[in-house]
Amino acid sequence: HYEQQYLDLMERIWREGDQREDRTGVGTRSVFGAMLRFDLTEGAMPLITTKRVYWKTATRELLWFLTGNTNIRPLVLQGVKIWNEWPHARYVAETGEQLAIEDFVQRIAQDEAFAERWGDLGPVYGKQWVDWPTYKPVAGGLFRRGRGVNQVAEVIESLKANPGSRRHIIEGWNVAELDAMALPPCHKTYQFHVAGSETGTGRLNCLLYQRSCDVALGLPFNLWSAALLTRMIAQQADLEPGELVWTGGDTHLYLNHRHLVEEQLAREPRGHPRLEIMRRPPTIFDYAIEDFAVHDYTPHGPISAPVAV
Ligand code: DHF
Ligand code: TMP
Repeated sequence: HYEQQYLDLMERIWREGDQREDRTGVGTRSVFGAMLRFDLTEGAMPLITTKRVYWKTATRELLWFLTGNTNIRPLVLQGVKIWNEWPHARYVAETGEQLAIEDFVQRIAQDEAFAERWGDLGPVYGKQWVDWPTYKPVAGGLFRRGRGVNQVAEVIESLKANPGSRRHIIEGWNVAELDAMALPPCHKTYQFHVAGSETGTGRLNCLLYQRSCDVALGLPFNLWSAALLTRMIAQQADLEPGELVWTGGDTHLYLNHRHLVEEQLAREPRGHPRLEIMRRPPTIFDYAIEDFAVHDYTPHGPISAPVAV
């Protein structure tokens, strides 16, 4: 079963990982360098079945990235909570006010000006993906802002025009802007590759390099989203989905996820969920949540675990 790789990685990290302090103070067990491979043909998706994964939440996050928005408000208004902790932590740190996270999130939803001021994560994924800033030199050693680069649109164009290229990349790691981001990108580089285009319809492969990976909470979302992005780009570039290759740098389990690890490793993968994309929107920026249906997903129950901030 495709999921065995994930469970094996989890088990290896928990058994053999290097135990260390980390930025959050929670502590992790970690291995450096890991690879997982998933077949994406015939609707197959690397959706984890040994716990329920909220694939619609992950899909809403991906669609939000594609809008270029970096404010959590649109997520909050859809009931997506996964980015709430970071703006809340900044609010508490900068104002000194011990506002409970539920109240903070409610204000983000109800008060647009408050959301404008406190809901932004800085120039994270969405901004870099569709509007990577450029600068043009002008007289006197000064620079003017140039037109932003839409990396996603450009990759689709380059896949169509030049499938054999080795430069199909979407990059999140904008060195000059890391300081302004709530979190520097974890899933930072996506490279695409077309196989078989000289003998028929090309197959689109994707390699994701993730510099830092929370295997229990983040990785199930990251695998789903990378596969989904690959499926959407394939559809837009008239290619068939091929394979997803995931590589991790610091690949870790938080020490307070023991209950999740023990429970999940005791479960067996169940079935082979498939993704159906209901229509072909005019561009990659026109997909909506209703365009996606998952079939044959009968996972084990959810396992909740605290996220390290
Ligand atoms: N920090 C850390 N320490 N780990 C992360 O995985 C992480 N991920 C981020 C931002 N910062 C992070 C963005 N993605 C959850 C999943 C993905 C995600 C953030 C959080 C999460 O808490 N998932 C839970 C609840 C899902 C839900 O509320 O719908 C899960 O059980 O999957
Ligand atoms: P770091 O910036 O100190 O590496 O912390 C980021 C944490 O968030 C780390 O545990 C990895 C995790 N993470 C994911 O695993 N996937 C994601 O998509 C995001 C945003 C974070």
